[in-house]
Amino acid sequence: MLPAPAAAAEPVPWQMGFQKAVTPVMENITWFHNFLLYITTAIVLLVLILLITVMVRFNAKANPTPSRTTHNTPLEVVWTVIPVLILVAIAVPSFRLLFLQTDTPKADLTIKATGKQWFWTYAYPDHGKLEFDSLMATDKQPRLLAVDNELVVPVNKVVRVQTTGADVIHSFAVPAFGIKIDAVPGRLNETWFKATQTGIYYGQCSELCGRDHAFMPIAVRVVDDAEFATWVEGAKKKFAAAPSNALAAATDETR
Ligand SMILES: [Cu+2]
Repeated sequence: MLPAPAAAAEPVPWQMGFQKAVTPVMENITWFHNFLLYITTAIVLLVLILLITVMVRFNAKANPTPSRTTHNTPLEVVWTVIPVLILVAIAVPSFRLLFLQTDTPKADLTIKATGKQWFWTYAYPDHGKLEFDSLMATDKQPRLLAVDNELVVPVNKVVRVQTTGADVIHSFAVPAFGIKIDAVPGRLNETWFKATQTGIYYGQCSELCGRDHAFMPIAVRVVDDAEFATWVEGAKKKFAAAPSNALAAATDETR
């Protein structure tokens, strides 16, 4: 067994906001989310103040003879230009984030995650035929997130994740990494992450995929390079000697 992880990322009771970010992408998502929150709060407060002012100062009792003004050019310019500037201020970091997410840097490791009813199969094409199934573990904590065979990746390395579906559409999502990508039958989708802290990070299938949709969690264990090399050697033997029978059992009806 691998040693206990240093940090864990999972939902906590009464959590507010996102899970702690452990990738540059998620750090950017968190920043962008907070940035938008400041802007929307300011807009809501401004509109609220304007509404209250109108209600108090310009009601029929306080202001019996209304002004007949219909145009005010400087005011109209201001209320057109300021919203445009706000939208530009939002668009620039938004597009920057979108490019960061979708433009995969040169990958150090490729992993293929295949969504199946109702578990994940992980393949490591860089390491020969290494492939195994990952099923929810009912005898481990955290409940509904722990799995029998975790996806193990090295820390500070760009991991390219390719996803596909074996039966219906699933979705590979790990909140702490800021990734969520559909696993579509007959298609290969791609995303990436670079975890900057060792630990174990949990996610869930995020596309309603049938009866046991809620019971196909994702557990990613981020380890240092030496531990990863040791794990690969062990895993190659383990999964070659004892090929999982989960797939055989699950696909019996369809094959
Ligand atoms: Cu699923």
